Amino acid sequence: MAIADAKVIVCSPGRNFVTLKLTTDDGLTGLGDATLNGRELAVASYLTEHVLPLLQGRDPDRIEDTWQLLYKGAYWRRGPVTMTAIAAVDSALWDIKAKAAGMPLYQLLGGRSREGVLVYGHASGETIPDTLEAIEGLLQRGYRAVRAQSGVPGLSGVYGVTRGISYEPATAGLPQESVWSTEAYLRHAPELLAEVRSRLGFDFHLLHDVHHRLTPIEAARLGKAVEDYGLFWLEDPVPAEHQDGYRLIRQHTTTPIAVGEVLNSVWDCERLISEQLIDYIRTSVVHAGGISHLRKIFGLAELYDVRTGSHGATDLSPVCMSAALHVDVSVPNFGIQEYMPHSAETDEVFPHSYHFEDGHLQPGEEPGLGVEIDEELAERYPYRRAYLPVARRGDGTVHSW
Ligand code: EZ4
Ligand code: CO
Repeated sequence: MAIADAKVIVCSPGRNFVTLKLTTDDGLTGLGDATLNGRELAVASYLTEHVLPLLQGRDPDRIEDTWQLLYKGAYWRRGPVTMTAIAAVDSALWDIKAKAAGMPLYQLLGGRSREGVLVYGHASGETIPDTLEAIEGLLQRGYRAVRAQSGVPGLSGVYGVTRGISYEPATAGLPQESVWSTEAYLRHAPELLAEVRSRLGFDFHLLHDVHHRLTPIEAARLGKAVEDYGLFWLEDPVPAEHQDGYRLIRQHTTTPIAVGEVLNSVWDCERLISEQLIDYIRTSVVHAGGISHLRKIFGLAELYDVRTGSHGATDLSPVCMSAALHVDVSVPNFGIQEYMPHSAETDEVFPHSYHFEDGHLQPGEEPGLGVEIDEELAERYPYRRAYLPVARRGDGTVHSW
């Protein structure tokens, strides 16, 4: 078998997605998500200009060898653009191999370790009562785990806050800017989490995302302040480039910590995992080198009792979600999977077999990843430039996030 055709499909059914489609001379097809939110065309061009010429005629069965070729052969290693491009190829090759075997991918990854994939949904609102209402909506739909965010009094346009259970991380046009105040946030966040537990109880998992906005000592204070609310995790309390920052948080609080949605390789999280500075590793198929590399990260995590909690916001396409679920259902140290449902247009362009059932996602039993792309429909949604927002402090300084 040989790779006969490779193409990069850029479309925007509600938001931008970059998808790699490989076709073999036997007529099998494989898909890989290559979406890097706000930097989509860099990956599309990396693939088209530098990767696709290397794939023509290659044996699609050689998944690991192709990964090594693209990683070591480039000389320029790691980084989100490179690792997202490699991820797309890796995922498409696993899709092809599982289709050739006539099995859902998880069977090739060792089979099921569990009956379903526990997911958390998103609840947010401008005010605490709005957020409580959104949480109740999720619980009524069967969710067992909820991420709660809310607006902060005195600040407008806080990231990740809309009314309801889904939000779009990027906006069309140039980046939207908002004002950030750590003081206001640190006063408000414990109040939100306290209200959630006192009004709605402890019978569901509660998560909260800080979006990398604090310093280590500020994060330590927040972790301590919310210990009694029994969080499942506190996410991205500080930026993760400086892995030692997490040691300081650890010295001060028993609130579980999750990090990793912006990390791209095992080397980016090695210290966080091997020194047990975190409890959950959030790396994803699309941004951390594909199924092959993500399994190495999760394997390292398994050795240190760190569990998985892959990123799964709406900017990760249904192709990534499908791949994530096959990994989630098979690895021994699975923790939880983020799940924000896509828009109806997105779901129509990417028909898929995974489905929500009783607080869990099921990958489905279709051979391969269980997801396809309707290329004709995709063509009707051309790319639109969009960016993640930017936060500035009161004096205009760009704030970390
Ligand atoms: O900021 O997906 O946990 N989820 C998140 C998301 C991320 C976006 C980045 O593209 O933090 O909102
Ligand atoms: Co996050």
